[in-house]
Amino acid sequence: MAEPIKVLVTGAAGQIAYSLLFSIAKGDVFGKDQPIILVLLDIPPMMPVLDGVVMELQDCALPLLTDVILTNQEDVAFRDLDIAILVGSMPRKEGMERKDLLKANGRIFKSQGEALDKYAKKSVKVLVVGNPANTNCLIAVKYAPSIPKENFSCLTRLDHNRARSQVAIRCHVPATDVKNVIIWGNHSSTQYPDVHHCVVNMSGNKVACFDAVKDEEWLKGEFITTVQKRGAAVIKARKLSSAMSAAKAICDHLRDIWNGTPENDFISMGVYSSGNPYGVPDDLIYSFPVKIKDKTWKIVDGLAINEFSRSKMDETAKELVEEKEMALAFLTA
Ligand code: NAX
Repeated sequence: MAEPIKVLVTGAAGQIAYSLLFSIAKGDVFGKDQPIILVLLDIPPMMPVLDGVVMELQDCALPLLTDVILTNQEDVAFRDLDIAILVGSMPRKEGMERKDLLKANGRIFKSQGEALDKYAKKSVKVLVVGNPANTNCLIAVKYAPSIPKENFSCLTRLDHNRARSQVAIRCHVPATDVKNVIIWGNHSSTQYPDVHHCVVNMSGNKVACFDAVKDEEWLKGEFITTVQKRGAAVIKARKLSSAMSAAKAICDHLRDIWNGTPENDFISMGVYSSGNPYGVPDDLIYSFPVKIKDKTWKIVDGLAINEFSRSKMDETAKELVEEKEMALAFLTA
C-alpha cells in the first residue's frame, strides 16, 4: 500500500462537499490503492454539522480512509497537504451579483493563500471551487508565493461537462462521445463555451460538431447562453446552487490532474495565464483547453480562432481583469 495522501476539503459541511466526500474517500479520484487522510475545514458554527458528516464517513466503512481530521483552524487544516480543494465560501444566492461575492470571498482566499504558503507541501495541488472561482484562485496564488503558480487551478469542468451534455443530447449520443469542447475564460455568464474544435462520435465516425449538430444558429446562440446561464437556471429551480454535478466535475478535474488526460483529448480548466498562445492577458486565472501529463498541465497550442470566438474570448478576459482589479482594491484598501 502507498503512503496516505492528505486531502483538504474546505466548506466541508456544505452541500457540494456532501456529494463529494464519499467519491474521494472511496478511491474514485486518486485510485483504489491510494489511502487517504481527509481534512475537513469549516467555520465554527458548522462544527456540529461536520460531526455528523464525519459519523457518516465512518459508517461507510471505507478501506482507503485512514483518518479524518475535522477542524475550524487554518493552521491545522493546511498542514502538509498534498491536495487542497477550496470549496468553502459564500454561495451565490438568487439575484446576487458576482461583485458582492468578490468582497466577501476575497478575504477568505487571502487568508487561505497565506495558510497554503505557510503550512502546505510545496508540491500541493490546489483546486478552487468557491465563487467567484477564477478570481478567488488568483488571490490564493498571490498570497502563496512559495508555491508554484502552476499548482493552482479553478473549476470550469462543470461548464465543460454542461457543454458536452448539451451537444450530446442534441446528437442523441452519450456525453462521452462528445470530445474537446472548450470553456474559455471566467466561470461566469461571460464564459465562452466553444465547439469549433469539438468532435462527436456518430456511429463510429468522428464528425466535427457543426456537421453533427447541423444547426449553426443554435450552436452560436442558444447553446452558448444555455451553458452560460445553467448555474442560474439550477438555482432558480432548486433554490440552491449546483451540488451533485459540481462534485462530479471536481472528481473529473482532480482525476485528470492525478492521472493525466487521454492522448487525443483536452479538457477545460482555469489556470494561470502567462505568455499563453491565445493572447489572453497575463496574470489572470483564465479557463483554457489543457492536456495533462505527469501531473502538469499544458495549454493546447495552435487551435484556429475565428473572429466570433476572438470577441467572446476577449469579453470574458475583460470581466476577469475588472474582477481582479476590484478584488485587489478591496484587499489593499
Ligand atoms: P454551501 O453554502 O452549501 O457550503 C459552503 C460551506 O462553506 C458552508 O458550510 C460554509 O460554512 C463554509 N465556509 C464559509 N466560509 C468558510 C471558510 N472561511 N472556511 C471554510 N469553510 C467556509 O455552498 P455549496 O453549494 O457547497 O457551494 C460552495 C461554493 O461553490 C460556492 O461559492 C458556490 O458558488 C461554488 N460553486 C462553484 C462552481 C464552479 O463550477 N466553480 C459550481 C458549483 C457552485 O456554484
